[in-house]
Amino acid sequence: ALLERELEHALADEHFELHYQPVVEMSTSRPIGFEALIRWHHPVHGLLSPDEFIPVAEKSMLINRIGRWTLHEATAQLARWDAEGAHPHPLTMAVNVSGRHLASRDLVFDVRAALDASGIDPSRLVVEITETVLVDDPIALDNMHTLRAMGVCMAIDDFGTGYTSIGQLPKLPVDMLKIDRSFTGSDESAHHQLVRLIVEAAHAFGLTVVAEGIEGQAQAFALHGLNVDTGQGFFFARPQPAGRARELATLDT
Ligand code: G
Ligand code: G
Ligand code: MN
Ligand code: NA
Repeated sequence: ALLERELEHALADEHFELHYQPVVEMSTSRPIGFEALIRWHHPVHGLLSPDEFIPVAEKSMLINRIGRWTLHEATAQLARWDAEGAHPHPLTMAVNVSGRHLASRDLVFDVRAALDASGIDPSRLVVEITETVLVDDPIALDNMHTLRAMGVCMAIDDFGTGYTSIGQLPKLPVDMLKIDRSFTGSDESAHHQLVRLIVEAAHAFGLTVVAEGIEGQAQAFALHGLNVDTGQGFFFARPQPAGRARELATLDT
């Protein structure tokens, strides 16, 4: 309850900050976009990771307000980078949306408001949802269809750790799969086979595939060989504040 009240204040006083991790094209290692990851500057405990406060926010409606803030801030940042002429190609921006927010009537309104306020084209926004929430929520599914019809890119995050099977993919309103790092980070050949299978199926269904958690050169090489489209991970860059993230995107253009 204390943490909940502190979250209220943090929202009111804007104590949140987004860090940005580049998403690179595997064939060139060039950034094609970013994933926004929230941090909380707590007055006593310092910089808190989302794992420490998102679960608390999810127990109340605070998660929707945090999600709304994140959508606005991430799209506003993208518009600022556009205005600075930071990149010759339009960068994408991925935002993590909580299952609770996805399953609420607020989400579509919040996404539309963020896009309107920033002027960002819907196709440049990636909405990441974890597959565990897809299970049988009619509002969530409805929202996904609506966002997709608006032109927003829908992505399944942490793919492979939840309940979605490859066979369900053609029926789901999604455009992108992000393969969880428990698969991409493994050296086992069984995991490589699994990634190969997921990529083949995803491509057959017209989805693009992101490999998460790439930490080394050999891993990046192997995943490129498995036909993954884009990747993220400490090997390319850690999540970082907007200023430094922008420098990364302008390095080799
Ligand atoms: O950045 P980090 O690795 O600490 O993120 C930990 C977890 O928090 C990840 O699962 C990520 O998806 C989630 N997360 C990061 N930012 C946000 C956000 O803005 N909203 C929600 N709902 N989850 C987030
Ligand atoms: O659940 P989601 O995929 O949104 O989580 C993103 C989280 O993964 C962030 O907390 C981010 O800091 C973390 N992350 C990003 N790249 C790597 C990596 O290469 N290795 C590990 N271990 N974590 C990573
Ligand atoms: Mn994510
Ligand atoms: Na993930």
